[in-house]
Amino acid sequence: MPRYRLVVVLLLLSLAAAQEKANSIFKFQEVMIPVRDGVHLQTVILTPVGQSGPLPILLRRTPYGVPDRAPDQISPNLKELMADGYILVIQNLRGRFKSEGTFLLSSYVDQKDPKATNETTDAYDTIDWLLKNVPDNNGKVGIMGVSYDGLTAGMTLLHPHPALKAVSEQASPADQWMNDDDHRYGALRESYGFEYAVLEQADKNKNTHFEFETYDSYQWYLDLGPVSNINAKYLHGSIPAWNMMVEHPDYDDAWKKEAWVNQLHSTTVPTLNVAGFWDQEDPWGPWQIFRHEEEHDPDNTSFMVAGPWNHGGWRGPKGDMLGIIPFGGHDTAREFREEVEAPFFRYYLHGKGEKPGSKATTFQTGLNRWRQYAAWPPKEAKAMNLYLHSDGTLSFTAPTEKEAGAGYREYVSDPANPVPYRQRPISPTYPGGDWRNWEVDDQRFVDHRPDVLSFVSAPLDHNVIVTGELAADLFASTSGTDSDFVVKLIDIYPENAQKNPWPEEAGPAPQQYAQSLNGYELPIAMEVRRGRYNQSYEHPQPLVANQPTEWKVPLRDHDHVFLKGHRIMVQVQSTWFPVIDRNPQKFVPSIYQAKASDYVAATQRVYCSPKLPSHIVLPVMP
Ligand code: PG9
Repeated sequence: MPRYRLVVVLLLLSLAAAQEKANSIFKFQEVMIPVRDGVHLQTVILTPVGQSGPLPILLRRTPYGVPDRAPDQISPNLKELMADGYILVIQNLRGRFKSEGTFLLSSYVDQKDPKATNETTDAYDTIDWLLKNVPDNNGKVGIMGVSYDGLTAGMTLLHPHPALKAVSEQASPADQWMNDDDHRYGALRESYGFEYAVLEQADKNKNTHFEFETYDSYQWYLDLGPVSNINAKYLHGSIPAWNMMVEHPDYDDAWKKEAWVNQLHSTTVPTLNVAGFWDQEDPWGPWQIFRHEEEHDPDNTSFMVAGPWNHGGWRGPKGDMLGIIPFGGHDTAREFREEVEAPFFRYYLHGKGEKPGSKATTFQTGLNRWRQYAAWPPKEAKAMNLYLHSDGTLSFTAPTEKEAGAGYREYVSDPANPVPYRQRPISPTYPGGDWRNWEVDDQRFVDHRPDVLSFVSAPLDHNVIVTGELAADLFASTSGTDSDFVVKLIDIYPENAQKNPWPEEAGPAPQQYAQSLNGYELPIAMEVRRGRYNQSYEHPQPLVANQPTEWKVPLRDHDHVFLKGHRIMVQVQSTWFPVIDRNPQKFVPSIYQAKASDYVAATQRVYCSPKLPSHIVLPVMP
């Protein structure tokens, strides 16, 4: 290169660097922090430029990678927090990117072994190092994060550093066999479990998206056949997290150790637990962490917040809609950050403002308003049974002998033609797309399948406010010896939904609001139970063919108002594919070793008689 050109290039580069410096609002520093076993963890420290006094440290620990430069603006989802001033620290977990050690994708914490390392000890050692090495910190540390980053935040509660003064786990899993990412009460989340394990364990230095040969991943999983083919044809045992899932089908010691929340029995540090009502990944964990903290919370410092969000939706710009469902003009995400999250950290890390006033704060959908509760679930809520009737109706009155008729409804569930969990074509889970909002998808797309039963109430003559923990109590049988039942509780919008209240102060209603919600079937709660685990999670048992059995299907915590004029619907089906793997419907010792010939069609019955009254239990507010 001629000399003068080199000079120009160098000049331009230094100008760009100077410009970047002038724009930077943070000083950027990357360090390798040593932890107790000599492993070094890649860590980025972002110190606000022009910091005038000591500031608290806000830590985030992630498997997804750290920034490689200072951002030139504050991320919109941290704006409300950063108004108070924090030194931001972001760290790659051991074994991810430049962090040394092995990434186990594990939440096992052995508190008895003084030499053990895990996410709890790595966080502890990191905090210790930061306090000693980051200039001008005020001696107080907070930790926060969503999902995996939320899990690492939550796990600090098991043995918190004394300087850790505030924790906000957001969508943290708590027990990966019982619920959240990998399973639902032992039923495998096939597409998620597989695609996530590949994402994080195929390559230490990146997030890997599995390359599907077909566009419609429903078709790909169906063509795959039995779950065992994932290792046989694609992974060949190379992904430890996937091996864990298929080698440990039942709730054995390996899973029990992973369930870190079972070691938590008190609020060790003030905690803001955050959950989304339509979180497609970790809707359950935060509620369990909160409940475990509530076992002993003498200073009243564990708090629960939940809103109308998908996975991490509270970090989105506004949170005014999910899919096409609007929330009455509320920017629920921004309002959460401004009015709940920022004040929480301000109080515990800056010593300013007021202690949070209520145990639980929720955004109550339907009436679309923030609610605050002194206890969760609120004491005023009374359990009411909503009964399934054999004529396909749903009502608060139990079935009688007179009306019972056949006393059941039936369908054939065929693993060769499973019910899709969302409308096909089903794009891959990662890098995102439709996956994020599928839990609010209009359920009309399966309404008239012969293998989906629908039960519908009359239009409500008053608002039904459902606040607390929901459950389904199903009496059902199968002609097979193993089976799944999926229960969905749905809010059916009236055909004249354009008359739905839209607050005047929120300006004109979004254009597609009125028409597109006419008759919309909005899922409020959905869950699956796998029959082999009806009696015991540890020791699966075959079902007795054609014998009615009680299926208890937990439907999690919610706060929703079924508005006057709406109808309530319950759908029951036995496949939910490929988010849940297919049950062969013939009992085999491990479904993950089932052969193609083990998958058989079965006749399913859902009973609706006085003796076998299938129902949903709703916590109804006065
Ligand atoms: N749901 C993801 C996850 C969290 C924790 C463990 C495994 C997966 C996530 O979004 O990070």
